[in-house]
Amino acid sequence: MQSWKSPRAIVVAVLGGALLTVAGSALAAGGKGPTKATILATGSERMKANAYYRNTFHFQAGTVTIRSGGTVTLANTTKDAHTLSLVKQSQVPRTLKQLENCNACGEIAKSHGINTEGPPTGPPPIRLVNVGAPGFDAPGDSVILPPKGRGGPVTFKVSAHAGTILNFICIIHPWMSGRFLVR
Ligand SMILES: [Cu+2]
Repeated sequence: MQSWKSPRAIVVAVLGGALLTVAGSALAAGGKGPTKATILATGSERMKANAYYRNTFHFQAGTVTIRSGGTVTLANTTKDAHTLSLVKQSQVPRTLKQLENCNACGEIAKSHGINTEGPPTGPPPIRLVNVGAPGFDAPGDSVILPPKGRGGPVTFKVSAHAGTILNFICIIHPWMSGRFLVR
């Protein structure tokens, strides 16, 4: 019996295992996603006089795998309202300048009936904006999440076809962003 393998044979065996592993995870990625997902709008604010204001509001999780037709529950742990608004990938702010010039934010705010020209006059009159087909599938689809204890959580269906990636932001705090991987 000989159990010795040449170094090359070992390398081939290890690489073969690695390739099998990659193929296995690719198969898993091609499977169907969960029919339900929960996203938290969470984080906190902090201020130090003459030093800084810091806001760590974020979506948890930011990348969400969901089955086409699946239901998302959006819950709030903060005292601020948020939105989950679908935008084009190019409209997700990546820099401070883009954050300050969030054009999609103004457009989506108007679609909710929010008057962006003056101070807030009350809760937004249109809680859910749906463009195109029913469910979340296209930029412009947007839902408002009230502050914690003021009417949330909210739910919506993701109707985009499997294989779609949907990018989203909060139009109130546009550094909050994420994406749906629809499976
Ligand atoms: Cu927000």
